[in-house]
Amino acid sequence: QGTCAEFSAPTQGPETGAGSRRHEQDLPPGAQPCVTQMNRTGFLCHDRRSCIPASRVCDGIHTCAHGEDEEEALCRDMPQSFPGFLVAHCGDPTSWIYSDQKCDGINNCGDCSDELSPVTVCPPCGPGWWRCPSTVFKYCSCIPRSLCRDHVQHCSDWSDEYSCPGP
Ligand SMILES: [Ca+2]
Ligand SMILES: [Ca+2]
Repeated sequence: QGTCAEFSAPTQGPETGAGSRRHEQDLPPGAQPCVTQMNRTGFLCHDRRSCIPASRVCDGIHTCAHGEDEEEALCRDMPQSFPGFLVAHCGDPTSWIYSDQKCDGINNCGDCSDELSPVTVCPPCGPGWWRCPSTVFKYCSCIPRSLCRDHVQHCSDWSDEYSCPGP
């Protein structure tokens, strides 16, 4: 008789607390991770072949052929309604990003905690990027080489204009 409490109405709103486990078991069937062509975390469409970037889930656009990336069950209460593989967390625990936005060079968290230690440990800047302490809010420690030698300072040490060989 004590188990009746388990059947109370689902909680609404962003508060999760003890109810967050329920979401884990409530996943839409078929929400499976995959690896995109860019070697990032993706969402496997129901055709079992199309792997779309995590950040294309619940962005308002039907990316999978049948729109399963925009299903109401998936999008109703982000990120609680997401399977864990779609979500990464910022240094501020109230902020979240899509998992494919981690270590992509762009400052999605706003404080660079998706790009810099200690919160996130990323591999070195990829090809096409120049490593420096960047001055532009959009970037953190890697800037696109297309910004090198463009006569605009993007690195606090000016290395984008004086050391970077160029795009
Ligand atoms: Ca989409
Ligand atoms: Ca990022």
